[in-house]
Amino acid sequence: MNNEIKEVEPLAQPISVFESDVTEGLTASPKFLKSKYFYDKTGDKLFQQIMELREYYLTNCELEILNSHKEHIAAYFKGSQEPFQLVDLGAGNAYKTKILLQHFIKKNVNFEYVPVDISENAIEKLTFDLKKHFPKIQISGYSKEYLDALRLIKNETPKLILFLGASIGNFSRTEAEDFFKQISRQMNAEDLLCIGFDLKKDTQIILDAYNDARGITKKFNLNLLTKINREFNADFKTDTFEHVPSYDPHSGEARSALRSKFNQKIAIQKLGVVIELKEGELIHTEISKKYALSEIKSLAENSGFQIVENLFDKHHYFTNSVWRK
Ligand code: AVI
Repeated sequence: MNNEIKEVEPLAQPISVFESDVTEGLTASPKFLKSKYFYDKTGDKLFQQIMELREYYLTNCELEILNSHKEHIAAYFKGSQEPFQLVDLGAGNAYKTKILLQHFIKKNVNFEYVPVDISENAIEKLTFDLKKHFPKIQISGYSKEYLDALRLIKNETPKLILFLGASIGNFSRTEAEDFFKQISRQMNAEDLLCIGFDLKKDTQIILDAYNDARGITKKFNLNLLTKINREFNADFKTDTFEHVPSYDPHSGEARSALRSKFNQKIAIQKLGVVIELKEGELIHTEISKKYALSEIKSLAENSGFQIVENLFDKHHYFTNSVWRK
């Protein structure tokens, strides 16, 4: 299959981070692509659909936690004279945060909403949408990298920083620790950090969440190849790959990969490379780590935090862990 000799032009210009990441990942052994590249326009839409899937329990668990603890969360800064800032890292369309926003507004909680998202479009849309539905809301959004935004956000008022959606599961242990250490440097003693962690649980429940019956997660995974075709003039044929989810209950790592159905060669013109895939060879695309409570505790402590409390859904599938410095 696809075994004709392929030729590509040598590279003429300096390359972007995405280009060098793709070259590095696809010429490595085993091959990999970084999951942060899932999120183009199609990837964003597919991820929205994933969040609504019956099998993808994570969203409903976190919604349940925020709903059942919203009064408790509103009380964190009750005594504070000045408005506290609700900083939302990776706000997107604030699907889950809206539970808190609605409640805080209804109860006249004195706060300012500070959504942070790398997408300018997402921040503009969210600001417009929220002002329309909650005309009284105080909102100042940042379309920046999380840590850059935290450096700019005013430091005189207390902050509740949200990092929802189990996004931390897509970080390696070292990346997670490093990320929280850097966040800690931008926090004061009275500030709180609330992180969504997906917890270790029955293997089949986790496998189903990453292998839904409608095949949306498969499309989400394959879209990475379509994106590389479009941006780098490559010739991946998505129907020559299978979506391969796996879960290791010891490490808690749910992994997604794409498996080549045949021996094949792929020319990536803009990167000046031809990659060779053997039948059955995997391209690793994502790790979604599931945590034990003891691992959350050691992650908090190693990054300079202590756990204030862990909030749970009724099945204890998920936790929103609240930390302070
Ligand atoms: C964004 N992130 C937390 C999701 C997860 O569960 O790892 C991305 C995802 N990948 C497949 N389904 C959802």
